[in-house]
Amino acid sequence: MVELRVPVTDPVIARQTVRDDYTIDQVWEEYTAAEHGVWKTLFDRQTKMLGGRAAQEFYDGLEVLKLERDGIPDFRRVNERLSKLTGWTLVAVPGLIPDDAFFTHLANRRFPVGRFIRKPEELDYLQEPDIFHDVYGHVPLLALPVFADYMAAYGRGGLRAMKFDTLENITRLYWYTVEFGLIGAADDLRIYGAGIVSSYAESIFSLDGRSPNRVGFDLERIMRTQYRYDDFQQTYFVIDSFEQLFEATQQDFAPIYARIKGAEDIPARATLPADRVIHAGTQEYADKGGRYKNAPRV
Ligand code: HBI
Ligand code: FE
Repeated sequence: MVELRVPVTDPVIARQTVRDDYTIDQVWEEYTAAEHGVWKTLFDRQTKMLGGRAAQEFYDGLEVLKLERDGIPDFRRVNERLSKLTGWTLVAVPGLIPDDAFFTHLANRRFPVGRFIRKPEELDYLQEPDIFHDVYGHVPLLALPVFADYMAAYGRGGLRAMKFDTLENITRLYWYTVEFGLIGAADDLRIYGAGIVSSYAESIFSLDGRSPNRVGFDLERIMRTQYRYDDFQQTYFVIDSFEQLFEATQQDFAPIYARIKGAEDIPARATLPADRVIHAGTQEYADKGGRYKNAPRV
C-alpha cells in the first residue's frame, strides 16, 4: 500500500488498495451516467473545435482505437487493439504518481491513466491529469509505431536522467514535445501535444495566437528552456516529423547533460539567434499577466 499525494474524491479509487507500482483497477462498470456525460461533452466540444488543427496521425489514432464520443473508454477494449498495434497498454492510476514509477511504466510500454474524470463545473481547468486528458490527449498517438517508440525511449531516458540528476532537463523535453508539441511546415502547422489537444483554449492560442513564439525543434535548446506549469506556454517547439523526434533520442544524452550543466537556463519567452523562428511572439498575453481561466481567443 502506497501513500497518495492527492486527496481522492473518486469513491472507486478511495476504496482500493493502490499497488506498489501505483496502479489500481479501472472498474469501468462503475462509471456513472454523469461521468460518461462529462466525457461526451468534452469529446464533442474538443473534436469540433480541433477541426483540422490536429496532426492527421492523431485522428487516425482515435479511429483505429475506436475512441468515441459515447462514453469513457474501457481499457480492456482499448488494450486489445493498442497492444496489437504497438505493444502499449493502458493502466489505471489514482492521479499523479512519482517520477520513477511513471518512467518505469513508460519504459515498459504501459501508459498510466488517471481513473477519474473532472467534474462538470471544472471542464476547462484542472491541476491533475484526468482520464479525458490522458486518453483523448495521449493515447491516439500511442497507436503510431514511431511515436510509441519515442514514448518508451523517453521512459528509459527518464530513469537515466534521475541518475544524472537531470530530471528537470528531461521533463522539459516531455513538456515541449509530448504535452505541448506542434508539427509541420510553417504554412501548415498542426497540434500533436496532449496538453494542447485536450484544451479548448490552448488549441487556438498555440496555433493561431500572436502572443507565443513558434520555433523549430532543437533537443538541447529545449532541455535548457524554462516552461510555464500552470498557464499557456510562451514558446511552442515545432517538429518536422515524428521520425525527427524519435531520432533525436537515439544518441547518448550524457555529453548533452555535461554541456547544459554549465549553461544558463533559457527563459520561457526568449528566442535565440540560432533558433529557426517560425513566429516571433508578441508575448502580450504573458505580459498582461496570463491566467488560463481568462484565456483570450488569440
Ligand atoms: N503521473 N499519472 C501521471 N501522469 C503524468 O503525466 C506524470 C505522472 N508523474 C510524473 C510526471 N508525469 C512527470 O513528472 C514526468 O513527465 C517527468
Ligand atoms: Fe499529460
